[in-house]
Amino acid sequence: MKNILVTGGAGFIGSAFVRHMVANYPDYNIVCYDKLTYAGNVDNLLPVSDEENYRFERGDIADRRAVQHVLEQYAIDTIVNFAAESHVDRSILEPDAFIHTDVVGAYILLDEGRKHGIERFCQVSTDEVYGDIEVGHSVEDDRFLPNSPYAASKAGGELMVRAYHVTYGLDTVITRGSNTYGPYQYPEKLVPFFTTEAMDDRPLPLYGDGEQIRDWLHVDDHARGVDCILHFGRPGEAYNLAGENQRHNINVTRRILDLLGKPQSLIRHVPDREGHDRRYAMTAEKARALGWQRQFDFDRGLEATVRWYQENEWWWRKIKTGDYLEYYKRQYAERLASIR
Ligand code: NAD
Ligand code: TDX
Repeated sequence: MKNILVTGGAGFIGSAFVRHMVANYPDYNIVCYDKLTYAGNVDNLLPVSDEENYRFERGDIADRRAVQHVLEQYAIDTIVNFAAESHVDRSILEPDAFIHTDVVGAYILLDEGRKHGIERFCQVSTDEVYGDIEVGHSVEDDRFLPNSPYAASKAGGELMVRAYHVTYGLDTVITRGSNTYGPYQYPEKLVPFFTTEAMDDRPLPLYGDGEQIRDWLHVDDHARGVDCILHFGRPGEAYNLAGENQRHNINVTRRILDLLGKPQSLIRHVPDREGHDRRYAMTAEKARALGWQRQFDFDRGLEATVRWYQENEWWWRKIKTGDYLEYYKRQYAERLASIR
């Protein structure tokens, strides 16, 4: 590995991975390739923008010509694909972009990567491909039962990765991460959305009874997990990157309010997300066997994260304007009005 293309590297987890790789592998050239959709943000990459082993190129992973060009320009030998439409609620409102990027985009990257003779393709996937896990834990060979257009599109991307490995012998690995939290997360996801709303004393729209369970993983642990699988994963294999730290949404919400010194009365139980999965849970034994170890304890990680949003209003205030407010209205106005 020498010249690594990190797609979606201007997003939440991709930028943590870029920052990690640039700092820890001075011999690698890290090229971030990102379309800069609403979720892409070059501010996330400011800490590395002047580093010699880092470059940024704007482009769409589903644009074959542009992908060919960037692979040639930088003699890319490794692709790590973080690029995706990533928000479940948006996939329910408008699935189109999810098929474009998470399915077609993944295919174009695989196809061009193969034609350019890359050495390894790492696909960043999610626990949502397993669907709702009522009891027990998902292991890597479990079947896929995705329930949202987002989860189905991620499952589609993964299946194409498998096909390229089996059919063409492309060296591939897949990571399946659990719910990730930390600095620089777009404020539509639970933790940054509720943190920044509560800071402004606004209502927190908790879906349904709030008893759904998610398994939380710190973004820096997620980035180190992808690094580990990229280097040590076996060709054709998938690896769960699980937080192994299950929490009810209501408890995460209460904790955020406590950390901010805000009243629990900000919580509003609004009509549920359509097709809402009650629980995700995975084991991380397979990734652990390769040497991956989480470093963050959730309680300390969540506290540090909430403090980060308190100390970095410059980062999120400018996001919560324009299109963001349009999305907020579409997603929440009726839900909040219905319980008044
Ligand atoms: P994000 O939405 O913060 O970032 C996605 C990035 O991809 C953005 O920078 C965006 O501009 C870019 N992008 C979107 N479409 C593109 C396209 N067509 N071409 C090039 N770039 C494009 O997402 P995230 O939360 O950082 O998630 C990163 C990856 O990790 C995704 O593949 C997601 O499915 C997966 N994942 C996320 C979580 C989570 O909890 N956030 C958990 C498990 C797995
Ligand atoms: O306003 C909200 N109210 C609410 O109750 C929001 C935004 C979320 N929720 C609930 C829904 C989920 O049960 O909180 C939980 C977490 O929601 P999200 O932050 O939207 O994440 P989730 O749907 O669990 O998906 C996430 O984890 C898996 C990421 O967004 C995906 O990209 C990843 O693959």
